[in-house]
Amino acid sequence: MEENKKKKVAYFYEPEVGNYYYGQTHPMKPHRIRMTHNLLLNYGLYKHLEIFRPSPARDDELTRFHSDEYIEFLRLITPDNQHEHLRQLKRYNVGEDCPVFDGLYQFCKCYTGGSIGGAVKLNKGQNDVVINWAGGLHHAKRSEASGFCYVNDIVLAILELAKYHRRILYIDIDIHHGDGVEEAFYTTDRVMTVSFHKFGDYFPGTGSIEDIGYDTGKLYSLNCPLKDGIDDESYEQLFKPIMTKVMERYAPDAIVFQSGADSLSGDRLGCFNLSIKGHAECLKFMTTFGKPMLVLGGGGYTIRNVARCWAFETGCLLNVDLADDLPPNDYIEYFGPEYRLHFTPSNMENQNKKEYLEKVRNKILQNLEKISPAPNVPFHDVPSDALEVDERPDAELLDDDAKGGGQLGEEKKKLWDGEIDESDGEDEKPNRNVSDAEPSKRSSRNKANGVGEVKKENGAGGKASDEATPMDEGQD
Ligand code: V1D
Ligand code: CA
Repeated sequence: MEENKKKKVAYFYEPEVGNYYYGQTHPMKPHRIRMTHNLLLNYGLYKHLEIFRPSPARDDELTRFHSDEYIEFLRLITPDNQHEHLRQLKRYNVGEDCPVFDGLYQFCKCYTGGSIGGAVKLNKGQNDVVINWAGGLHHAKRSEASGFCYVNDIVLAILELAKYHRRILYIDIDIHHGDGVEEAFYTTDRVMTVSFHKFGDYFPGTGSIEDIGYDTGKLYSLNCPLKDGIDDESYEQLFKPIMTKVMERYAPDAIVFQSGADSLSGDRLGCFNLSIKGHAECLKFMTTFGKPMLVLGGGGYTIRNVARCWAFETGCLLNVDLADDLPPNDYIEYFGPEYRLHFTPSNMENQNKKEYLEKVRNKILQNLEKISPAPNVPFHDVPSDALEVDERPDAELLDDDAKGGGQLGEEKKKLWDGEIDESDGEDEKPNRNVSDAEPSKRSSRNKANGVGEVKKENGAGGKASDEATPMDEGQD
């Protein structure tokens, strides 16, 4: 793909997604996806996007990574029956961080459907860039929910991309370590994972600079541990040289970008100090390499800033400038008193001093020097495609203002009425620097949780045993 040619950008959005509700005191608000959608529509970006409604991911798609038992549990558990399944709730880490809520399984299928559907579009060469702001739930493990994530749509989308792409680069700028994705691909060179995150006494506790992958995957996991208060300039000084070297040495055929917005200044759970422009600069930089790209959401808990950031980043991907004055939109009251797209980061201290940044950068660049340029992967039969997405752009996804009338999802069951509740009030506080995270918890680095194990499980279970992925072939 030529760099300066206009990119064909697809955007996945499910109108029901904003109705799923983790609970009053829970910081994860799917409503932020609806706010983002409404803002970008009112900026007129629908004129430049191909908009699709995702087909829900199927059960057999979810079990390409997750265990059958875990998916069965997610399918059956409800707020009403959860008290009869206390042992399983504990076993699958479903509880405070990952609560059972109405429509949980549909929610998982909906955000995952967008990510897998996006991968299929990239595989078919139908789009250069695909966006799914509802995706990016990077903490989910094979048989365990974690950090607000139940199904790992990223792993599933990468597995889909791996049918047609030899090397896939995963980049994660969420403030939290992308542990679930790293763990899934820790022992393979078919996927390189790169996570930038706060490290030290912070959820999930993994992501040390020393963690670089294992076996065939050694040097193909990359971790950039950061301290509180990192600003745009410091972040760019790490991100650009590291990613330039990654592109030189690894030469990926496709990129998956997790654009978690909790790395923005003032995030309710975060402690970084990035502006929207600083955050978006990372995404813009990766587009300059002209590779097929899947762009996903992730964390982000000051929801007015999440909507601002992802609307702006949608504009960046389309090469459309957005005015700083916000257009009228359904959620305008969230954006006062300034009613502007951009905000100024705080004056918090940047604990990432020059020497620290240099040390981290040099260590990572040295590791990248050690990898043999562009590992060759044997490519045999291409497995069958995942779900067929609806090929037609979906006019239903344009809201009142964009299509002139009719309320989205009006007749469907509403799980939440869209009112701002008390805990949402937290989101209205200006750029405060708060972390609710408890002391770090290290997850075990278990090779058996990776992709190789999925193949064995499928084989043993008598299901999909003939569906070896190119990932498996590369390792044999
Ligand atoms: F503050 C809360 C209120 C209610 C429920 C949970 C929280 C909360 C805040 N921070 N939970 C956390 C983090 N959990 C812990 C647990 C305590 N320990 C036993 C573990 O510190 C989880 C933070 C998850 C961040 C998710 C994410 O932003 O990375 C994300 N990315 O994609 C989707 C989500
Ligand atoms: Ca990260």
